[in-house]
Amino acid sequence: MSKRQRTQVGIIGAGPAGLLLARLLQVQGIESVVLEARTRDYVEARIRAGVLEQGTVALLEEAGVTERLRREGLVHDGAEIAVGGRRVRIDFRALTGKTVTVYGQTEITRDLIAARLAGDGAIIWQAADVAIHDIETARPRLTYKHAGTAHELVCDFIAGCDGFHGVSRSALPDSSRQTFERVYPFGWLGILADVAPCSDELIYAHHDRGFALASMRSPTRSRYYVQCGLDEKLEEWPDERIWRELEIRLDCDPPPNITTGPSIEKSIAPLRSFVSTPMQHGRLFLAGDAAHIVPPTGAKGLNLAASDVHYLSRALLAHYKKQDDGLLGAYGETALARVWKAERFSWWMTTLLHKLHDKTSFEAQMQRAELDYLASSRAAQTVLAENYVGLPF
Ligand code: RFL
Ligand code: PHB
Repeated sequence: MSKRQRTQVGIIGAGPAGLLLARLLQVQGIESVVLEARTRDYVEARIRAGVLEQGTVALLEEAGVTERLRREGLVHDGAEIAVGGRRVRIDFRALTGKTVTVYGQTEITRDLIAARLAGDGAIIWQAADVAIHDIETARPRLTYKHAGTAHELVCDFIAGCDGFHGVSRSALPDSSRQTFERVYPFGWLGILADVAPCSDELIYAHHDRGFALASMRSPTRSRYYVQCGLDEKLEEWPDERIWRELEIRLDCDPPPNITTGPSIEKSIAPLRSFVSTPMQHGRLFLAGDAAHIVPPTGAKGLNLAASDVHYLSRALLAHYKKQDDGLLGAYGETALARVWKAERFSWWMTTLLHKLHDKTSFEAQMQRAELDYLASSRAAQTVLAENYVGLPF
């Protein structure tokens, strides 16, 4: 016998998408249950994104979770591109009137979990074997195991917020599914260290030895990345080698002041562009990495999860408060229109800044010309800035 429970929205995954959706529904009086495969400790320790669009911050505000973000988040008016030893500043505020906020995904996750639990919302940690049933009916169900007991959750709607490796995407019928994908022939090696950042703003560097990024989490915590080969292993990258490589790739005028120190986290992530369509079927709706992946170069992944959740929460609200299902029916198409633009931007910024081709090739000359154009054209800088701070939603 399995234990049976009832909720309005069953949410799979306690990443930013699932937690933010749960919270936006909660503040509107709509009930949900979040099923998460991992432990709370694991979810709260995951190091990922760092840059929030202004629209994402506004959404977090709506969710009532910005108290710490307003105190600790770093508002950035611009970012720099370093190429050929030269620094080019892209002034977001002057070009678009908008800014971005540097605040770790880890912190957002902690804030969302704390708010959810303080508001009596349920998160089932270590929910195993989550399976989706009856999405073409008015009573879709989720089954799962928890602490050795089988459970059944009867819902009005199911939100698949379980990331790229989740189960939701494959619950959509194969016949309607289409995937679009680009796998890049390199990865990002990331290092987190408790040292002061080398600059007040992020520096994206294009270098003959490969791309590098200087980012941060706080005035005392830095996050750096270097482009690496897909077959490279973490063991081949002791801290000293990463710091040396960063010194070389980020070398520009005026020189950034890189403070080195022991790493507190190191990881290698492959880069991928991926979109799965449609984003909905029957009463199942996908949001975030469950439906799409972007390479991290444009800092769009978490922000796209937020805009999906914006559209989905609005649609669920219209259903419950106005008995209007128009927005629910249009959800996937609405979300995808924005997703594709972020895919384009992330792909463009990735190909602009990484070492992709032999120095003597035609493609490398095109890349150099494009970087040169960006350095000298306000119009080109505006295009970058408008996309980086986030297209409206
Ligand atoms: P997540 O965060 O992967 O969360 C999915 C959750 O679902 C759980 N899960 C399941 N739960 C129950 N049953 C199952 N069968 C389940 N399968 C999975 C997982 O345990 C997890 O808790 O997806 P979500 O919520 O869609 O959020 C997406 C973002 O996490 C992601 O797009 C960003 O981290 C991407 N990203 C960045 N995005 C930005 O906007 N700005 C950035 O600066 C940025 N930098 C990055 C990034 C991603 C990176 N990596 C590691 C891929 C930098 C890096 C290095
Ligand atoms: C980060 O700080 O982790 C970060 C910042 C900008 C990016 C990607 C990652 O484009």
